[in-house]
Amino acid sequence: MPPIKKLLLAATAISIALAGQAMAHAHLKSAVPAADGTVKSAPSELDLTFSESLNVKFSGVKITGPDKATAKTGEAMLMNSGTTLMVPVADKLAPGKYTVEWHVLSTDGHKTNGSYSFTIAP
Ligand SMILES: [Cu+2]
Repeated sequence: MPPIKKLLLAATAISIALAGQAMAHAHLKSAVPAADGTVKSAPSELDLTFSESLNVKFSGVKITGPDKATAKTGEAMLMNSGTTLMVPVADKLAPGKYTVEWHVLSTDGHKTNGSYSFTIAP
């Protein structure tokens, strides 16, 4: 086999291995209230369900309201074998659009983050 072909094969094998690892990271699968959803009343907690189990010490959310203020949240807890991050909402949220910025550390040691929005109907 020519050396360049060997090199290409090796590169392909490495990128497949990396892609496999990336797929094992914790991705947000579902949320309550749902991403891009509208709820009729203010939620007393947020539930974020991930593809992997999490380390709660290094996982959390920041909820930003329509007035750009950060909503007060309680201590996050894990449910569903560690895949659901439950975050109590201490404030009574007013109607409007909220952005949830999440960051998690999965038990395989990888950090992921993202954000989504939900709306509380007036
Ligand atoms: Cu990972």
